Amino acid sequence: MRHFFYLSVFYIFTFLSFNLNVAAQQTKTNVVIIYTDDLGYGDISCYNAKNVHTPNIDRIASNGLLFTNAHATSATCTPSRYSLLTGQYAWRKKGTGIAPGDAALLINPNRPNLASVFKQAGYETGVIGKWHLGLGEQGTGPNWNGEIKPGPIELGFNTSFILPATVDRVPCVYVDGHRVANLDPADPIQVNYKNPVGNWPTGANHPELLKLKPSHQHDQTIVNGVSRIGYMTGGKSALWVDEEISTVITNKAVKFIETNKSKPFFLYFATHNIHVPRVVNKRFAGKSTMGPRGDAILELDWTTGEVLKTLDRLKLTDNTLIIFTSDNGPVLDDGYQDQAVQKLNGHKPAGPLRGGKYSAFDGGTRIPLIISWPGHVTKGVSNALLSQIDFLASFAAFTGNPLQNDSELDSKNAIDVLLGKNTTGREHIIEQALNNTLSIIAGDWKYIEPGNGPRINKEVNIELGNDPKPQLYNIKNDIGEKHNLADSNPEKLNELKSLLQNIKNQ
Ligand code: NG6
Ligand code: CA
Repeated sequence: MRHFFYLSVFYIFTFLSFNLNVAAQQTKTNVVIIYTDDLGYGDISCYNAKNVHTPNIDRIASNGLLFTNAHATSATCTPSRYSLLTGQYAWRKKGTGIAPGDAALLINPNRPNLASVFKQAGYETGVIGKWHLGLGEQGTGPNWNGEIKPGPIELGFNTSFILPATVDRVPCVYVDGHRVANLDPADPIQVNYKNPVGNWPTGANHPELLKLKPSHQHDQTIVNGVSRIGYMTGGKSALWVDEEISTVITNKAVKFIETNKSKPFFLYFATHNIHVPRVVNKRFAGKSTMGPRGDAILELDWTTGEVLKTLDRLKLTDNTLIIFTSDNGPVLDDGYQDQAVQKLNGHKPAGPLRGGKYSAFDGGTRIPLIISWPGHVTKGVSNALLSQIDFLASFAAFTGNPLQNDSELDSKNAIDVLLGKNTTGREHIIEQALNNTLSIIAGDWKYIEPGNGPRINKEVNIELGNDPKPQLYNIKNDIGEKHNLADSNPEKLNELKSLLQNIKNQ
């Protein structure tokens, strides 16, 4: 009898300690953020796109939670990415607008950021894909022919394989760790955003050499038959081939997951799709009915599928939280003649929203956001108000090291919102348009501050939402922001106006 008693105690202890270990491991759940470029609220089938089918992306939604009211912080890339990684609204920091390809690192390595938070918690951290947050020291910028730092590694990413800015900007090379990948030192790179360097042809002087013609700007140095923003010469052995970019970065992401399969890992996987120039692999060229923009969505779906397949193959799916989202709203003609407008055939890139990339209307910043973590995320649809500004504080809490002084920061812990346990979300969020016009959303209401910027960006044919008069919309009843209620509801107008002012003053 006594023997039985001791044996039971032994079993109970073994059972408990085993479960404690499991619990300890579970707090080290892997996190993968797939951060897409210029993908709109209506561009994937789980957000009701009809002309393009995205089964792999949709699989995240059907296994997890889809947000209808999630927002990037800005209607362009650099400030959204700055806010995502640092948890600080980009409009608080000068020089965080769309960065040229030779900008210095915009993020202060002494502040916490997503990479440092995960690294501190013992994760392997990786960034693969589009960076667009500057590289190198202030004043000098990146040294393309030497050690390129500070950059992602100094921020806390152990692995870094990046496209330095955007694919429509020079230099057209990958940066692997601190160096340009495959660079021949005998053929150094020169980059200049003001004056021509070297004697490579430009789109302006040699349009006959182009396989994709610009529609506005984008007529400087030609690389791989596509003219870009900015001038470059040298580094021939290091030049990327546009058609291969998705395969190259997807393979790197797969490799990162394979290498770190037995450790907790955080992967920030920032695709170049579906930003311009949309030059996809031949496996996808002509495969959609919408021309290169639709083909790029299919290529993005393939990329996403490869990540999901890898997690399944390595039996990591149950222990990996995946977020799929976008940095800003959609744009059609963003500088190249790729038939994005002509081949729409009724497709609505921003779904029911007004405006698009660059805009103060919600088309600029309300983006697709889906999340899965089997057994932990409440499945279905969430209408909670969510902003990417909260990723930093949320993942700090998630890894067990909540940020200090959370109340003073823009980023707040919203992990319960992300997991679907809280269905209300934030009290308010702030959105930043191209001309730095700010808007605030609180509850059902949105206020856009008055501004003298242009009403329409004519080149891309997008309404920017600028108006010298204040704008107030009830975005619950009027998601398309058609009826300005500023005159009829001065109380709400003043409430949101002063709320925005208070947050600006913080
Ligand atoms: C704009 C470019 C546009 C795109 C954008 C950055 C012109 C006229 N337009 O300045 O093509 O590169 O910058 O896009 O040059 S983002 O998604 O990275 O913010
Ligand atoms: Ca973008």
